[in-house]
Amino acid sequence: MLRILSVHCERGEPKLAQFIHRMKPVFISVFCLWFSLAANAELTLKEIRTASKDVLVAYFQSNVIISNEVNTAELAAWRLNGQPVKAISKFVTEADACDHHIYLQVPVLVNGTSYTLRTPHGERTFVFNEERTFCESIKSNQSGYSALSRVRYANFAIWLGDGGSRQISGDLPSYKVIKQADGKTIARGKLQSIGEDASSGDFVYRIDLSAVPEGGPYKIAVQGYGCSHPFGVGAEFSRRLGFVSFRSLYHQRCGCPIAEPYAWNIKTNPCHTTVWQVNGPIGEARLIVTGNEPTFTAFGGYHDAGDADRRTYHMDVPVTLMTTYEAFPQMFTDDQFNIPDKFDENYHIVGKGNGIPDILDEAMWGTMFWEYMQETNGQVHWGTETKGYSPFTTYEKDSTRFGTEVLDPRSASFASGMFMHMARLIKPYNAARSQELQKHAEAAFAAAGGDVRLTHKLYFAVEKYLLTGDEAAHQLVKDLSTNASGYANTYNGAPESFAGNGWLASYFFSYIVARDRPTDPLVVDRFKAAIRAAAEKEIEYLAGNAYPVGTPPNLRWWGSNTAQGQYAYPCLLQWSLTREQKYIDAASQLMDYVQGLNPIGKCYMTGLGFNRVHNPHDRESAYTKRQGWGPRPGILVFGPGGTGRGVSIPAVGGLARERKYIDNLGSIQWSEFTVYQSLCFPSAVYPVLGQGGKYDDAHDPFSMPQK
Ligand SMILES: [Ca+2]
Ligand SMILES: [Ca+2]
Repeated sequence: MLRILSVHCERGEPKLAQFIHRMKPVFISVFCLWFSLAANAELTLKEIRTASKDVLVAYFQSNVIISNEVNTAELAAWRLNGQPVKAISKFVTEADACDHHIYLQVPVLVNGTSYTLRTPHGERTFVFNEERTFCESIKSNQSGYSALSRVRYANFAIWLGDGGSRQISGDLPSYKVIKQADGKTIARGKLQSIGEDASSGDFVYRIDLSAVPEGGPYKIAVQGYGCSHPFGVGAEFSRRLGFVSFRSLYHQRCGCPIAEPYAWNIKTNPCHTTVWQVNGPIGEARLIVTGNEPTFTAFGGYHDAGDADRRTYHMDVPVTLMTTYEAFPQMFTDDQFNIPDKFDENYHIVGKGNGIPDILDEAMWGTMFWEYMQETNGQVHWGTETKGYSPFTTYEKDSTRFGTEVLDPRSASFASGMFMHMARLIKPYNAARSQELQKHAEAAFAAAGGDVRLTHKLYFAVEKYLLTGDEAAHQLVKDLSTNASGYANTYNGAPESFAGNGWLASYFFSYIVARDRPTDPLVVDRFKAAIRAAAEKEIEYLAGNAYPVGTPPNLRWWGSNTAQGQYAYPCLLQWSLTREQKYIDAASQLMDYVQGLNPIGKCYMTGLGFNRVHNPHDRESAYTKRQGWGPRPGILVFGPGGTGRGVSIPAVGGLARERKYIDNLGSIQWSEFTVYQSLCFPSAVYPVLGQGGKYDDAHDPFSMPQK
């Protein structure tokens, strides 16, 4: 088993090993939690919802996880206006701590009518109102649809848990979109049939929202069925989404205080600043640090995931931020995201507003760690690791020792282009830093030598030519340029590949938009063709599913069903180059998926949405939850697909891929995330969909009636 695991590690898929290592403590903690709460079990009938025109949902929340806690054994115990319901089915799933959706077959509901529902766990009188009664079958973006897109929609699909999927019987209903503040109707239409969808197992219908103007909050009311969660279009709704998503990187920073007024007081001092020089083998959670090794001080970079190692894969974060800045320079400004950007020499916060666009500050944070990790011979350590895992609390209280892993040519290879790119973009703001980074870049490129990857070689050559005008570098760009066509085959692959032969647009995009150096038109065309080919391919995948998941049937890696940011990226760049509407439409639709436009109607990004993720596998979220704040915001969990554990009725094993998900902290293939897989692309894409701008987080657009 261990040998198999180590093979996986060498191939750069070490998360499998984490699963094994984490099983034991999670079992113990879940058991203890259950034991302590069982004494105070509390089952609450939270809300009466609908799933169809003749299906009510008795929605219960419980603070314990017991699959059959809601008694559905006797139909006669469930009565609507005194009459027993005709059938019962259920969806039980872990949440905070457990949600029980009990589907009750009843006579067709009549709008405006008062009903009394009796259950074995209490009675409730309610009025069915299609503009106020929430209908679970409407799946919408619960944060903000982009105003840039001309294609906006919600999906409608009836799913009754272990009762399965259903088609609409009879005529397709009409719907209207109403403004919450004054109840006015903004748009109307009729549901359209999309058909049966293998990826979700749903019969899907579409609710067109393209006529809904910028603003909100709005609700969709489907005649005879019920209404959606509130939603907004553009404006503060999209800026909020961009803000929360971008700041997920700040929350994930290593060696940086995360504190008021920039965030909750998670840690007031830099964490993990001492690194032990172990130079140990690459592997997951098996690096032994005795404490007797030499040490050095380092800042920068990101915690990997729910654990705190830093790895070469993370270089895709600064690299993607820099490309996004070059594609959309007008959308990114200084003091845009309320992140600290002025520090003393030990990285205590001095303030913010350093005159540099915040997106470049974030890119610098991700880049500078690798300067510390570079030896004087130019080689770069693969990353830092430890044995086991940090405790579930703020990293300020983490005494775990992290040591260096070996010097690896892939690290120097990737870093050479990243350093040179940063040297070029920081030059207008800080010439001295630019020179330092250029030296780091040259040294890394030399150290990688013959082991440099073709991908990174082109990246380094592009950035070196654009920074220095060096003609040998330009010749290298021309010689290697045909290889960039590989982008269309690798843009949606597991992000570990970007440290190897997988192509990021960042490796050549700068050349397309270069202004200060002469460029070869033939080479520019080749690079543009690579972006276009990837964007076209993604548009095909998008059209292949009823929900905008954007994945072909055979694509699977951890987090691949919530990686729409990565899939949207070529479309976004293609739009930046051509302003052709279909590309921003595609990018926008893809980014709606994790905000709730998915079969489960779940917002997979913490801190946002109405149907939220409660249990991301994240150490510092354990701390913030204990403070009563909820999980750290902006974490996009790996989401549905693959396998895991947890309580669910029906069992997820038999469900379609987009329904295989339980919000269970121990199931890391669903509930964990990484900075380089999950946070990297959304943090860059959502601010663009929000058209840049600043968001004032003192004013939640959903809490204010807007005119
Ligand atoms: Ca680790
Ligand atoms: Ca700044």
